[in-house]
Amino acid sequence: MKKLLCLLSVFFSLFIYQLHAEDGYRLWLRYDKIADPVLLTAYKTQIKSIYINDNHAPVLHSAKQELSNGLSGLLGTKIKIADSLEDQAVIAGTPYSSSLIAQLNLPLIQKTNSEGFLIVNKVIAGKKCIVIASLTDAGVLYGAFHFLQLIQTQQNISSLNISSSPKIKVRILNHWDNMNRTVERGYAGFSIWKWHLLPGYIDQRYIDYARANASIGINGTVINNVNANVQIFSKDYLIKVAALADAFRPYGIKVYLAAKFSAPIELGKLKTADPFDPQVKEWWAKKTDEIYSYIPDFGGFIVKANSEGQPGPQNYKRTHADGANMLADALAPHKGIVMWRAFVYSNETPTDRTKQAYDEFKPFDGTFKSNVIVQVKNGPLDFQPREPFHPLFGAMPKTPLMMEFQITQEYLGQGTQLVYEAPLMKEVLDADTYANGKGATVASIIDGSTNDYKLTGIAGVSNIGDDKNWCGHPFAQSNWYAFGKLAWDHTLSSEKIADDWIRMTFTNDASFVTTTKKIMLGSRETMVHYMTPLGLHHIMGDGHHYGPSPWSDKLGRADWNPVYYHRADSIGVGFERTAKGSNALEQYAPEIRKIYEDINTCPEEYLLWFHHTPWNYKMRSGKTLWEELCAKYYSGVNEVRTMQQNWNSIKGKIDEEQFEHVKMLLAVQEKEAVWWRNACLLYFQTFSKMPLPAGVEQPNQTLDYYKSLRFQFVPGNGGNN
Ligand code: GCW
Repeated sequence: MKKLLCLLSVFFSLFIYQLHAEDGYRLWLRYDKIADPVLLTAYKTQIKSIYINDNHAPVLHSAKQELSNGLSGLLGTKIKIADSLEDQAVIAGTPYSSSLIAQLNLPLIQKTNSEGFLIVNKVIAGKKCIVIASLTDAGVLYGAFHFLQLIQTQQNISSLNISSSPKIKVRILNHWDNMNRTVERGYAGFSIWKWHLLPGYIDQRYIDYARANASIGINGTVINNVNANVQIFSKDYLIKVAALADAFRPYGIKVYLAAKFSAPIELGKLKTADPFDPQVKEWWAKKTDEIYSYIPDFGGFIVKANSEGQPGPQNYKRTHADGANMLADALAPHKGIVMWRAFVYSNETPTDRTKQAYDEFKPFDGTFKSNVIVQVKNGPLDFQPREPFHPLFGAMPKTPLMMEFQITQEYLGQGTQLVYEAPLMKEVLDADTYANGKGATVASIIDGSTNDYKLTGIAGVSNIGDDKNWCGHPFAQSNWYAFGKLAWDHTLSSEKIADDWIRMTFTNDASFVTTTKKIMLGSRETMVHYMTPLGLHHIMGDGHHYGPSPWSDKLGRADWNPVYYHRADSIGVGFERTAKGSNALEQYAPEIRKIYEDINTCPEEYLLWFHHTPWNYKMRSGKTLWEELCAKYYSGVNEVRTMQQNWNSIKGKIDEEQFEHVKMLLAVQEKEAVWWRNACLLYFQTFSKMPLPAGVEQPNQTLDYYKSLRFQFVPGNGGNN
């Protein structure tokens, strides 16, 4: 009887454990007790204490805290923090913080850069230990997270010999958070910054935000929208910003601000913001000094200038370099940097919008000050489901360029669709620019190895909001995670990143991991299929960018209208960007030009990006373009249905709440995929005049119906405040 009761209680607690609802708040930092008893025992015999001499250094202290909480949680027992070396200890520190680590003579200088770390098994004075070491406190923190990750993903820790260092220096999130707490292109609620409660109240979220970022190696954050409000530079707000900086500092995260170029006028009451005006220069210098008086390790500014209505140096007939250099001078004494965005295009300029950034920036290569880095979006247009890499990469050997990815899914299904972005990021990072002959990938440009840039950086437009689970869609968290991982090491595969993320976020259950990975890895291509196959781009809804609207032609600027981009007519569809058209291809290296210029060698995924292609053009599959377009749109919908089936097949492997959450969103995604397919094919059919494929599901609505749809309150489309 006793035995039975005992069994029952074990069963019951397991049951409770299974039912315990996950709300996603903990992200991938879940430190629940390891369920597999064999594994648990193995880890417990290897980890008995933690030995870190943190000397009250904040970052080391965070490492200690994290190891203590993490290991205690995972091993299901409070792990002792020892004050001397014991057997089976985890030791962490730098040669400067720990004489023990100094004595080990680890090859830190040879194998790591300043933020890198080593994790090795050692026997010290007869005691078996695991050593996490770095040259800096931040590196120790990254190493601590990495070690926890090994256990979360159930790796063997008995013969560790890991060395890992970030390949890029500035790894930063860009929040497009407005001061009224709306988030431009945000689909996860309001901004997490509670300005009205700062500086007095430090929300636990700020700390958990910093922890999450540090756990993936992110070391900076721009907390306000690039469509900036100058009030962020007022004394009241700088004090609030300083409170956030104080909260992030123990996690190695620096704060940066988006600067509005007209601040000297709007805030300083000057008559001009001309970068050559001595008073303007002085205003910025003083303002910058003031910022540093509150935030001594302030990172610097990001600037969106002369783009989409934002003021900039061109208002005064000065160049981007003039503007950036003026701010660089103000920041230089404090070692701050300027991230000057290259996302510029003008309606008044008659050239193809995708050519304008290159045209405006390339001539200034080599004229930027050394603390300026030009921030370039991954593609020449605007974060589309698929774009070729931006031609500026490889074209500015004397100017550090940093990458801007958009983590938030403005064009990738917003808050409703499961789209894992690592494959998109990898596609761009791995693309060969042919800058110095073959092998100069985009990654090698931004990590500085091709052109020996001293300053290197990568930015991701954040998808974080105040939704309980931070990112809205449970799988959107994987994009924040993947961005950080690739920012640290762009050689990681999408698959490895997904594998780790799934294990840490959900479960190590093998069938769950395999199936979920399949869903994630295919999801980006699936989205391309039902939204913008074969190189189509920018055919989404006006303003809010939700849903399909390839027919739109009434927006104020020509280059905001979908018809500008697809150019469908009775002959065919696609934007001619070869020498016969806008010649955007001239901005790429000759090797690339050659392949893309010829419609027969152009990769088909970029066909309509570069070629206005006849409807009856013979594709490599033997189908006509029209047939292929239909096939792609249909396959996109089918693939979403397969995603649904796959998800349903792993029911019961994770808690019901999260399972249902994803299931419901996949159903929404399926509807939206059908909507994209039907609306786009019915519309393009008015030009091709060719039939939809027979024997498959036909659109259940008319084109007029799709055209009539209006969406008034789509998130992320709020004004700039
Ligand atoms: O993608 C577009 C967005 C704008 C954004 C702009 C930019 C912050 O639609 O909302 O503004 O890019 O990157 O500056």
